[in-house]
Amino acid sequence: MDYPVAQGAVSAHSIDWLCINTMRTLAMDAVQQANSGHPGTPMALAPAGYVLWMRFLRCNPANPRWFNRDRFVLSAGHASMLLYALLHLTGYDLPLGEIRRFRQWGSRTPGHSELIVPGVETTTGPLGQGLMNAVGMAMAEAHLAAVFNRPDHAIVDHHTYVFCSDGDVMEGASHEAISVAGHLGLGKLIVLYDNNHITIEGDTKLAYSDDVARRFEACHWHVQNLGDAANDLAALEQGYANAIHEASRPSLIILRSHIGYGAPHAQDTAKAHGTPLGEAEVAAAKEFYGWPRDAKFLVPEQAVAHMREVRLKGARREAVWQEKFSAYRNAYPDLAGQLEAALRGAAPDGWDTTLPEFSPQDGPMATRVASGKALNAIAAQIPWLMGGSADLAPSTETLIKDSGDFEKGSYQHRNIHWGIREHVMCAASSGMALHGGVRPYAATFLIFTDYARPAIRLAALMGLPVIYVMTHDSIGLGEDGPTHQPVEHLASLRAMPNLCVIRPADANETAYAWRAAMARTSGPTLLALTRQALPIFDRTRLASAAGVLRGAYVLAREKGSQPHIILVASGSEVQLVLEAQARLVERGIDARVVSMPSFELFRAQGANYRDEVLPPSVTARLAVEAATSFCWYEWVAHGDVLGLDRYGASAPGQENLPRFGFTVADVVERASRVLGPGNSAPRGAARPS
Ligand SMILES: Cc1ncc(C[n+]2csc(CCOP(=O)(O)OP(=O)(O)O)c2C)c(N)n1
Ligand SMILES: [Mg+2]
Repeated sequence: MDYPVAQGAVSAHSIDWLCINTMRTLAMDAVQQANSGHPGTPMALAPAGYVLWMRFLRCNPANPRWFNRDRFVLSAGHASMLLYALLHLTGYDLPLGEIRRFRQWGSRTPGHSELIVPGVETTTGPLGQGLMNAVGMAMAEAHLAAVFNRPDHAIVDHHTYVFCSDGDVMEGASHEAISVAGHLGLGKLIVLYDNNHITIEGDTKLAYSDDVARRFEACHWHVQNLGDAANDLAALEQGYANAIHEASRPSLIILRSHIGYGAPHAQDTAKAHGTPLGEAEVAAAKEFYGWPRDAKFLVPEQAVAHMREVRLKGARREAVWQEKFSAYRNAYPDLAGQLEAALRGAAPDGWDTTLPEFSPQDGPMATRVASGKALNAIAAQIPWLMGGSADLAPSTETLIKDSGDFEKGSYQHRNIHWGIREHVMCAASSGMALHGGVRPYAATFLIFTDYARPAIRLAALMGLPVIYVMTHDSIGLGEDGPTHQPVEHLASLRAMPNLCVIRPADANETAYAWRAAMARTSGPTLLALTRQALPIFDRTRLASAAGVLRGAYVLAREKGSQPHIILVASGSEVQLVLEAQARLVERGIDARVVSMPSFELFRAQGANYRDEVLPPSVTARLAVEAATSFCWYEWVAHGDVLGLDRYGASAPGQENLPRFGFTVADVVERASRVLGPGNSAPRGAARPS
């Protein structure tokens, strides 16, 4: 074994404390070596982590993805060394060398715990997010248990545990999480609140005086206050046992801990939160633990041997579960097949053949309405698609018509009612995706992505296949006015790496947008949809809407061999450029119309295709979108953008658009200006025939 062997100087009272102090000293040493990190909370919570992982948590370090494992979420992601120490000592693929390289380039021990680390269930750091993710994990568990378990066959049966800090419970986001979890009665969600009275600026008294217990109780949680018991292993064990026993309500365990426990000068101070303790303080703390003062990264063999029992037990547990699953498969082959398909996310062959195809006579139709039809067609084929909206389902068109409401006691249903809680909606949808076995979508007005942006960003960072259905996507929504009219949102969402934004131009593009969203598993997809009705293009005259899958496509070609100008637009503005094309002909201008529903999908195409759609030789270009202009210069370079670089107004949508310059005449005018004086075609370009 490649661990430094403990010298006789290690004087732990018992194997438990030997293990706990190993975790504590690893955390101190890793932070000290990196000269950066958060030592205090791992030192304080090592006993709570140890008791949970050794006595309760059902996981298999040899197979971190085992489906029926308990989930452990460290919402206080800054305390990542607590989790890394647990993962290392219980036998996950996280060798000591990685702990030595804490916070270094390319290591598997990033500063805040990230999903890339084997055994880490979600990326945490922005406080409150882990707690919200965990609500989604518990919801997914409840749903799958309701759908798949049968008498004597509890094949979906696991808990979700969370460690959270003062910051987690102070964040407003925590209220959304607590409220949803309490309302839904998520009895398998267990949260330990590290009530250490310390945040970065000092004592929590500076800024916090909530009665946390009563706050959770008011949201229907089971609450235990263990008091000053962070080093009382029996009390911790009893606390977890009680929480597990409580099956109908989520459980909160409040634990008074002492940040930097054992460090003579740093304990109970904000200093212990986020700075290395310093060599002398580390040595003094080690002495307090009965540890050799000068040992670094000391992992006694006895501690490893003891904590590796988790690995042995885990392998046995998974084997027992596999047997249970075989028996289940024999008894219920169809259900077993469906669960396996859901876990793989493998859509049945031809899942998209029932997606609607729309003809011009079906229109005009808002893309949100087309989306509702597409969603329902997909939901009929893919039973693991589930989701909901933040109290806007009648507007976002996101109800699955042949399913009921996901509620306490009816978790088998697929329509989630998030209430007016956009942030937890998106963060818990990430939790559902992380859990696996369900494909979540979340819906609200595009403007309210602002209320959920941190969760969307983390979904993109983690590469989670959540689908956001965001409607009312421009000033075209009308009377609700500038508070509800997105302007900068498309640009800001397009700026988010690994988020795929799709803004379809008509009903058929919307069906393809859903195809693209379902096919994308490497990250989230956001559909930006109109409130207002749009014409449905005649695809017998125009290119197929399948072009959506490539991000942008030539919807209507020029007449000559090379266009004088390219008109490119997305969503509701495509109809304008299409009409403008016909009018420009009257001025002797031969325009190409490009529909560009998705920058990200288009960028992912080869250069050949991109150059086919936007030939580099055609520099006269005009982009049209009823939103902030600047992101469009990527495509029009020195051309022009007809955009909206101000806030909208409360007026009927049909009036708003022309008032802000979104008319065919405006497009014609701007396009003519791009081409220069006299509105003539550029020199050398062919005239339309
Ligand atoms: C949303 C968010 N805001 C701010 C921070 C920066 N930050 C990191 S930890 C922390 C507070 C530390 O106090 P606490 O949450 O009680 O953690 P403890 O130090 O007790 O472990 C803050 C403000 C953050 N990580 N996330
Ligand atoms: Mg604290």
